[in-house]
Amino acid sequence: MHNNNIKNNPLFVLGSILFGIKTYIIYRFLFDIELDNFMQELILLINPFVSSFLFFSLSVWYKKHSQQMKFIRYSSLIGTIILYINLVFYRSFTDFITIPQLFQLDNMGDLGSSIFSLIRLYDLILIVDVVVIWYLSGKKQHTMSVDYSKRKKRMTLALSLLLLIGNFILAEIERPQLFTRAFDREYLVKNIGLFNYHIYDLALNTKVKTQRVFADDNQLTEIKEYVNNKQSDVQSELFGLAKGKNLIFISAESLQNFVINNKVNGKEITPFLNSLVEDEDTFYFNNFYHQAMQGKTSDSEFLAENSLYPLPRGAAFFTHSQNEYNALPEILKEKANYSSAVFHANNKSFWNRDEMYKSLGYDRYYGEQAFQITEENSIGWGLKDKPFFEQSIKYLQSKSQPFYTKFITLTNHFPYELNEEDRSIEPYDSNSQTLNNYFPTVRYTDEAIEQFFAQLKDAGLYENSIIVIMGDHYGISENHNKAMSQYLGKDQITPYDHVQLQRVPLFIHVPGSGKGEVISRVAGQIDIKPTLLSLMGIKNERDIYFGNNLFINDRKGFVALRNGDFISENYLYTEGVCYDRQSGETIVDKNDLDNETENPCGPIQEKILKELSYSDEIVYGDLFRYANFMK
Ligand code: GP9
Ligand code: MN
Repeated sequence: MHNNNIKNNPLFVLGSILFGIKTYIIYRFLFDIELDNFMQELILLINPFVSSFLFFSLSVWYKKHSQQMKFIRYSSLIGTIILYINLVFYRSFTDFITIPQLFQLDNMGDLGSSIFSLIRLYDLILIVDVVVIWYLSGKKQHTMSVDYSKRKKRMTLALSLLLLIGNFILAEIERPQLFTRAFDREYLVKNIGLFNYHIYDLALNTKVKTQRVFADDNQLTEIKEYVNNKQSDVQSELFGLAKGKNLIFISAESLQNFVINNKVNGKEITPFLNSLVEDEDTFYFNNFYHQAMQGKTSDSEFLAENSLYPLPRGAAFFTHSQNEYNALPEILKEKANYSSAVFHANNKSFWNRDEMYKSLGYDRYYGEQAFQITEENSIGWGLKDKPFFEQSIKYLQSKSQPFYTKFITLTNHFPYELNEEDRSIEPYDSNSQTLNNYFPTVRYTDEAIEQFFAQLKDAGLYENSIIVIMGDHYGISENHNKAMSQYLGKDQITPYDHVQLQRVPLFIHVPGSGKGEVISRVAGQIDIKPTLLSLMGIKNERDIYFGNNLFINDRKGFVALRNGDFISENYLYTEGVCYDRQSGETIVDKNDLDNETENPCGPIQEKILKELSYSDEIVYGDLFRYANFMK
């Protein structure tokens, strides 16, 4: 039985150290976590050991040595899996997984070829500690397990909790109100570690779930008041410009604004879209920001059609598809008898679209099954954009008019694969394959849209339609900043530049209108719904939404990004710094902000936080079930 071996090397301690080192390596070198000062470095260094000790030391409560070993073994394995899933996810989204996203894992499966591009050979070193722990737990059970007295067990637990509290205190000093503000997952992870973050996230998720249960209609009254104060019902001169016309909306995958009127290897990237910039029937917005969050494309759809903000975590398409909404397709149907459909050659349940589209009021969703997809006509995520548009025309012709149809392109999706024969321009040359390959696929989509215009003309649908083209969200993440700065000819991509890179193009093409112009005022995806409704000549006074009609002068004048950053006509705010929007000069930095300093970003920031939380209240509380918009 228990002999009195001297057990000065318990596996739970050694295991904590090994697992801690591995975790630290991941935090410090594989995630791109920004560290501003020594304190942050220190917290990041100690946290992995605190967390792993907290967990591994629980093993001492098992009496049986074999169970102690088993516990340590599986802890190291499961812990590693959690770390690795986060790492792969991070490489794609520069973000950490949230609980709602775990329920979207079938989405991840669809990443297909992109998953492989996220896995590296050197990832194998991340299982070294697991192998060592498994080996020792088998071979050295006698010398590396412990027989602690009750007192010693309690002391071990107390020690681990003390370490955790110490970690939290340091975190709170470094980042006051870390838990209450929690806008930014990176802050959480760098201060309390990935595992504690997941526990926190779980708690938050439970809270959100209970919110609907406790929501009531009084909340809506307050929100209505806010919305009415902010929005004037001034009709624009362009009200009804496209009345009764078909509305064709193209959501252009990962299309960022920096490619417009720009060149790569001396060649134009988007000749067709560039021609629209000049076109007399097209409004082009060159300061239009995407506002999507974790829900990517689906968030941009959510923003555009509801004029509500996406959620700070998860995708509303997933978590709140059963809510009551008052979305664009539904309003167009109720008020002007439009039929509606979405075209997207991807699996129907991706982003839970099949469910959500019903709630948004769509009549029909032409998903993957509606298209003829073969080896030859697909690449990357599926059907290429050119055959996609081509095959859609017949469906479009069969629609009852007027219709509202949305087309979601796919070819220009990470990792930007394209066959040689589809390449009209050559890739860029930098250390980022992602950025290099981005240009040819962008060009491919540009050509696909050009062809689509021609096909609409051939089908006799063009004259009586308005066509909107909007980039859904960024395509080049900050992981490629180095290559991006090379392309843009800058020393580096600053936080200011990063926000400016969140601009995506917006084109509104009204054939025969002759009113086109380039519009530079600050705008965002949240503005799409009121803008289009006004162009379609639909009054929508009782609605609740947060955007602005882009064709009126009396507007809010700011665009809130979902992480709390914002862009106003004069300022741009990100990472605690208030910049002059035009020049990019710093006006106020969080580090030298004291009571004396005037911070012009402050008041806007307050408004934004209020607005974001109102929007969240609506979604979390499913508040529109209490509203009556149609009367
Ligand atoms: C998938 C397509 C791409 O159907 O919309 O989604 P994304 O990854 O961009 O959110
Ligand atoms: Mn997308």
